[in-house]
Amino acid sequence: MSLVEGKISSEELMEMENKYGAHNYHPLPVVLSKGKGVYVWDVEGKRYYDFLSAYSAVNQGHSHPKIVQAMIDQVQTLALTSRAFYNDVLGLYEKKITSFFGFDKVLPMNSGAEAVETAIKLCRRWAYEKKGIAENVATIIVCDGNFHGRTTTIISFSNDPDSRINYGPYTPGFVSIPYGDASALEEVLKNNKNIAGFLVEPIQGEAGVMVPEEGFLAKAKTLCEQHNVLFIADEIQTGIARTGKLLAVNYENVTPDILILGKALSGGVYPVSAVLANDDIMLVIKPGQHGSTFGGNPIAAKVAIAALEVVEDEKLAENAYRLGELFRKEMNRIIEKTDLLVKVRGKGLLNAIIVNDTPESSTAWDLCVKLAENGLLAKPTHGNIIRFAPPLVMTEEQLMECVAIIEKTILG
Ligand code: IF1
Repeated sequence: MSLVEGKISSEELMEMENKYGAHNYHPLPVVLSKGKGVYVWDVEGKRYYDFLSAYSAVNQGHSHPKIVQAMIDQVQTLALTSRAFYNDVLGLYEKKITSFFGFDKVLPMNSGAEAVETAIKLCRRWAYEKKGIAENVATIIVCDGNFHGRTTTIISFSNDPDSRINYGPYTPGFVSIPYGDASALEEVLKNNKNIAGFLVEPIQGEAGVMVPEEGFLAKAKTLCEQHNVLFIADEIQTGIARTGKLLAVNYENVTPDILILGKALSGGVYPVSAVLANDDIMLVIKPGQHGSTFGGNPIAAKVAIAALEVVEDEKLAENAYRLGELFRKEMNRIIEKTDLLVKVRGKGLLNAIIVNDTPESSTAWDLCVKLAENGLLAKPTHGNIIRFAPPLVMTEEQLMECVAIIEKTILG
């Protein structure tokens, strides 16, 4: 029997992953085999609302026909050239994404972590060649509770023990401030002449959807300008309409010096990430000084163009904004009726509810298992926080059905 044709049960498939795969994840016990729009189906044919959206990578919904078609057309024509040659799609994509976000240039990569690495390298090189910082002492300010990916350099400035412990020796050159604390930022900027950049998530995803105090991002950007320091926004999770604006920094009219995108830039079908900046910064990297075999390949370029067109055509930012307001209103209504939940927070369709129990308790996990039984998939983070991030193509009617599932699960 061919492995791909055989009908294998969920139990057997989970056993296989457990036996042959590294144990670097702890998935909910559900085995998915199909996705369409806001729905996914498991091996047994049960349908669920997807409230994780592959950590915001499928903002456009599962297998969006336009994005899938773009990918199929391109893979049948030309899939990969490397950047040793030009290809006939990359320039079109570069023109599209730079005008879409208002930057002179883009540097294409694949994963989010690679794009963050690229931004760090770009910032350091700018610091030495433009700002005039002495050799090897450029420092980047980051925030406590950050999540920017899994490379050795990135985990060097994480303070999440799981991400960091026993992966040393760590990359130096980073200092951390409390998230959302503009005076702490100012203090470091004033006292350290070697600061090259400030790397920040406009909303911290992994930390549990932490929304900074209003005005923090604008204040931070002004402080960076005053000290000739690059403001680097990691919008890998918050960008591409997730928070109800095209970018989360749009809420405070902030234009980052370096913008990092990933996840939904892929339309959920193929890894695509990007670093955007203007010429005075981007052109410090010259031929041979950075790159990637797959970065900017024709499939990625075509897919990303389609992914951005869908966001625009289907007004996903507006939809996320409207449904987000409704979702938090409905969650607050449910919170009034129960002691099980503390609060809801978020922007657009990036939200979290805080469960009234310790991070060590299994309450949030058990709730997610019950939500799955009732047809909605979400995942706890930090023990007692449940992130709710459905695809942005959701309708109001579908959202209200989801609210009913959540209400029934929590109150029932
Ligand atoms: C995992 C969280 C989400 C990110 C930001 C860079 C990256 C990410 C702001 C790296 C990735 C992920 C990866 C995933 C879990 C996840 C996550 F729970 F950790 F916080 F989305 F909510 N910057 N986020 O959120 O991008 O290299 O993965 O493409 O298990 O690591 P990547």
